[in-house]
Amino acid sequence: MWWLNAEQGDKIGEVQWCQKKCGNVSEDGKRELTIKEFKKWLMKFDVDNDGRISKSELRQIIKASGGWFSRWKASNGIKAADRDGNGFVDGYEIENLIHFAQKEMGVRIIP
Ligand SMILES: [Ca+2]
Ligand SMILES: [Ca+2]
Repeated sequence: MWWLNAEQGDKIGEVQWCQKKCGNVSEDGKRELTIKEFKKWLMKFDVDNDGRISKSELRQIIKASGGWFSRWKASNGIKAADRDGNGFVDGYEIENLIHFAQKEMGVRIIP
């Protein structure tokens, strides 16, 4: 599981929870987060700060997530999202990652 909700009744909001736990991997639970949270989380992996996700950055995302993208290969993820074929997931293409995550991973992204 790539994403964990705070436990029922837990007062910790998803964002805070994520900041504490993201990258710390696995558990059960429903995967639900907002687009904003998803993007924010993704952008933590934008190590060169160019505002786009390269293949190697996506690889780090997969790694840090502890396998929530385990069905993804970094190259497949890029391929699915990189519509203009420049080898990066940039700008609006991040939306494609969201769609891909929802479709392939059963993730629920809420507005
Ligand atoms: Ca980058
Ligand atoms: Ca692109």
